[in-house]
Amino acid sequence: MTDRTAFRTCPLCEAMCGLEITVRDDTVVRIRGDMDDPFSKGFICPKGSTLKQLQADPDRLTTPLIKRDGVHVEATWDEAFDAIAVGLGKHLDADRNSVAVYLGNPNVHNLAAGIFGRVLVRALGTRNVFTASTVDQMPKHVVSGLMYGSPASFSVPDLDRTRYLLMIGANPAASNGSLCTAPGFTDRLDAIRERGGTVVLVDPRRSETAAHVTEYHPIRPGTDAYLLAAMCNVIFDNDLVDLGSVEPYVRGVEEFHALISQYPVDVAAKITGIEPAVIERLARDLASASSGAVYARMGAHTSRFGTVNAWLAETLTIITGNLDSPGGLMFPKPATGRPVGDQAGGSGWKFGRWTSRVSGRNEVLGEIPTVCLAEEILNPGEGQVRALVTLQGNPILSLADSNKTEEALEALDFMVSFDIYLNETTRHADVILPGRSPLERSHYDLVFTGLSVRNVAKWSPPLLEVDRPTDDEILARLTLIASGFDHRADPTMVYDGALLNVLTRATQNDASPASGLDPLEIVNQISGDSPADRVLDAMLRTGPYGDGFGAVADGLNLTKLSENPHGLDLGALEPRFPGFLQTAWGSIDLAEPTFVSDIARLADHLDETPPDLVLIGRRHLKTNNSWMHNLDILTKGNNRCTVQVHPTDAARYGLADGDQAKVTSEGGELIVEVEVTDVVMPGVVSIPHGWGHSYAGTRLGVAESRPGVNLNILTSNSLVDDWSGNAALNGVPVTLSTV
Ligand SMILES: Nc1nc2c(c(=O)[nH]1)N[C@H]1C(S)=C(S)[C@@H](COP(=O)(O)OP(=O)(O)OC[C@H]3O[C@@H](n4cnc5c(=O)[nH]c(N)nc54)[C@H](O)[C@@H]3O)O[C@H]1N2
Ligand SMILES: Nc1nc2c(c(=O)[nH]1)N[C@H]1C(S)=C(S)[C@@H](COP(=O)(O)OP(=O)(O)OC[C@H]3O[C@@H](n4cnc5c(=O)[nH]c(N)nc54)[C@H](O)[C@@H]3O)O[C@H]1N2
Ligand code: SF4
Ligand SMILES: [Mo]
Repeated sequence: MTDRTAFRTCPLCEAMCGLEITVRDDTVVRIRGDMDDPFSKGFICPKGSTLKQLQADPDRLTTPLIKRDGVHVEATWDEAFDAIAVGLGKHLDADRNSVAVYLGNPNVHNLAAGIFGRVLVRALGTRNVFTASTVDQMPKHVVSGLMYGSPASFSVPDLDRTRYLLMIGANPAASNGSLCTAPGFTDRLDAIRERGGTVVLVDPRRSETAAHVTEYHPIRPGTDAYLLAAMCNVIFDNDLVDLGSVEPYVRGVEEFHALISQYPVDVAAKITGIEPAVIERLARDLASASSGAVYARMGAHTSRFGTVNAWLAETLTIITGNLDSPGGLMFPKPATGRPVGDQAGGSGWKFGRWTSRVSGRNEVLGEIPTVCLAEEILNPGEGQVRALVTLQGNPILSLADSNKTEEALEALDFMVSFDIYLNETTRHADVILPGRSPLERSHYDLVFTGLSVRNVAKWSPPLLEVDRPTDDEILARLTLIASGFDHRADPTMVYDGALLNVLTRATQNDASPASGLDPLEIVNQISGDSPADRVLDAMLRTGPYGDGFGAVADGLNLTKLSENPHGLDLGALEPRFPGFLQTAWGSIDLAEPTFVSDIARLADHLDETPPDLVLIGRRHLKTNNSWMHNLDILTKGNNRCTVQVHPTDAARYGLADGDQAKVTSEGGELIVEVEVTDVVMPGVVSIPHGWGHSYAGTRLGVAESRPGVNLNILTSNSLVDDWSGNAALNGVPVTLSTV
C-alpha cells in the first residue's frame, strides 16, 4: 500500500479552498486544508473534507438509469443514449422550443460543464433555457450589463484592503461568501476590524456573520432599496459626492439624484425599521472612510427589487469614490478572461431580445426566468415545452413554487438528467446520465477566478481514474444528438469546434497576446489531457497573463499551472478602468432608462401595509443547496430544518419551542418544527432551503431518513423582480398556526 498526496481546489462552493488529499490505492483516506495554497492558506470548512464521503456514497450513481414501467433500472451507456436519441429527437425534430434545458448551480463548479454545457445549449437551439441564475444573482448581471457594458463584469468588494464594508443580505459565515471569492471570509472580516475598519451587516436575521461585524442592523425583508436610496440622499444633501478616479466616466449624476430624492431618511426609516439617525450615520461613515464598499448579496438580489438593490449598491459605492479603487468595489482580472485595451467603450449589452411565450417575461443572457418554467410546460399551444434536459440541477427543491414544478415535471413527455443522484428532480427523468464525481475530473474555476478578491489561477488534474465516460464525453454525445448526429459519432468534432472558437475569437482581439496569430497553426501547440483542459489551455494562453504561444516570455499556460499544484497568486486587484468599461457610450450612466423605470416601482409600495409575517430562507455551513444531505457526517445531530420564530410572534400564535407549526402561504403549506429564537426580528420567520427529501422514488438513503421540509412549497412564481425575472424567494407573506 502506498500513500500519495495530491493538491486540488475544492469545487463545492465559491471559496476555492486548496485541499491536501491523501489517497491509498484508489481510496481517499484524508482531506485537509492545503497550507501552501497562496490564497486559502490551509483554510477549509466542514464540507471540504466530505468529498471523501461523497466519493464513497453508495447512493451516488455510476451507471446510467432508464425508467421502465415507472422504475429506474440500470442500463448501458449505449442504451441510455439510444433512449435519449429517440425521446428527445422527436421533440427536437418537431419544434426546438419544445425542448427546455435547466442548468443548476454545480455547472459553475465543473470545468467540462462550463465549456461543453454551453455548446450543448447552443446545439439544442431552444429559447427555453433556464438556469439557477434566476433564483440567485440575475439582478447583478442586469446591472453589470447596463452599467459596465458586460453582464459578467461583476464588481467585488476588495475585502483585504477595505476600511468600510456594508453587507446587505449576505451570510458568509454560513455560505463562505458569494460573488466574492475569499477563502476564510470571516477571518478577512475580522481583519478589517483589527486594522481599525468597520463592518456593517444589514439582515432581518442576526446571522452567524453578526459575530464578525462592528454593527448589525435588522431590516424588514424586501426594503433594502429604501435604505440604499436614503443613504444616497444623505451623500447628496451633505455635499459628500465624490466620484473618485472614475469621475471622467460617470454621467447621469443629477438625474440620479432627482430619481432618489423622494426616498429621504425619514421615509426609509419608517419602511425599513432602521432609525433615521442610524441611516444618516451609516452614509456619513461610508463617505468619510478612506475606502469602502457596499456588498449586496442573496438577500438583496432575491427580492422584488433585486435590480434596484443591485444598482443602488453599486451607485452608493460610486458616489462615495470607491469604484475601481483599492478597498472599494473592484474588478478582478481572471486568467481566462477576455483581455481589454485601454479605451473605454465597447459594444454594450442588451437584454429582452425576446420574451417568454406564456407571460412575456424578458430574456436575460439568453435565458428565460425560472419562474416561467412550470407555465411553459403546463400551458398548451405552439412552442409548449414537452421535453426537459436537466444538467446538474434540482429544480423541484430549488425553484419557487415546488408544487407547480412537481406538476409540470410530471406532465412532461420526456426528460433526461445529467446528475449524480436519483433525487427529487431526477426521479422524473426517463434517463439519468451519471457524471463524474469532483475527484474524478480535472478542475479549474472559470467563474470564481473572475469574482475573487485576489487574482489567482489554479488547476487540478483528476485524482481518481474510473472506467466511465468523462463529463466532456457525456455532454458531447448529447450535443451530437441535439445536432442531429448519431451519438456514436466521433465527438472530436464537438471538442475541436469549441477549441477553435476560443482561438479564433482571441486571435481577432487586438488586446490578446495571441492577436493576429493563425488559429489553425496554434491549435497544434495546445496541450491538455482532456478536451476541456485543452480549451482551458487555449483560454489561458490567449488571456491577460497568457504566453501568447511564445509571444510573452514566462506567460501563463496549462503546463505552468500543472507545475504549480498549490496555485499561482497573480496579485491584488488593480484598477481596470477605462479599458474595462464596455458600454456603447463609454461611460457609466447612473440614470440608465431601465433603472429609471424600475425605481418608479418603489413609490407604488410606499404606503403598503406590511404583511403580518414574512418568510425568509437561511443557509447552514454544513449544507450545499439541496444535494449534500445524503452524507451522514453533514446531517447528523439536531434537526436543522426548523422554522425560526421570534418569541413575541411565538407568543402571539401560541407556539412553543419544539412544537409543530403549520406555515401557510398563498402557494402551499408545510408542517415544521418550531425554534423560538430572537435571531429573527419580530414579524419574520426563517426556514432553510434545500430540504424536503420525502418524495417517493428517490435513492437517497441518508437524506430520506432526515428529510426536513421543502421551503419552496411556500415561495411563489408571482413574486418576481420585474426586469431580471429573478424570483423573490425572501419576504414571502405567510401565516402560522398550531397543529
Ligand atoms: N427558497 C430558496 N430557494 C433557493 C435558494 C434560497 O436561498 N432560498 N437558493 C437558490 C440558489 S442561490 C441556487 S444556486 C439554487 C440551486 O439550485 P440547483 O442548482 O437546481 O440545485 P442544487 O441543490 O445545487 O442541485 C444540484 C444538482 O446537481 C447534482 N450534482 C451535484 N454535483 C454534481 C456533479 O459533480 N456532477 C453532476 N453531474 N451532478 C451533480 C445534484 O445531485 C443535484 O441534483 O437554489 C436556489 N433556491
Ligand atoms: N453552506 C452553504 N454554503 C453555500 C450554499 C449553501 O447552500 N450552503 N450555497 C451557495 C450558493 S449557490 C450561493 S448563491 C451562496 C449564497 O451566499 P449568501 O449570499 O451569503 O446567501 P445566504 O447565506 O443565503 O445569506 C443571505 C442573507 O440574506 C438575508 N436576507 C433575507 N432577506 C433579506 C432582505 O430582504 N434584506 C436583507 N438585507 N437581507 C435579507 C438572510 O437572512 C441571509 O442571512 O452561498 C453558497 N454557499
Ligand atoms: S469553504 Fe467552500 S471551497 Fe472551502 S472547503 Fe468549504 S465548501 Fe470547499
Ligand atoms: Mo446560488
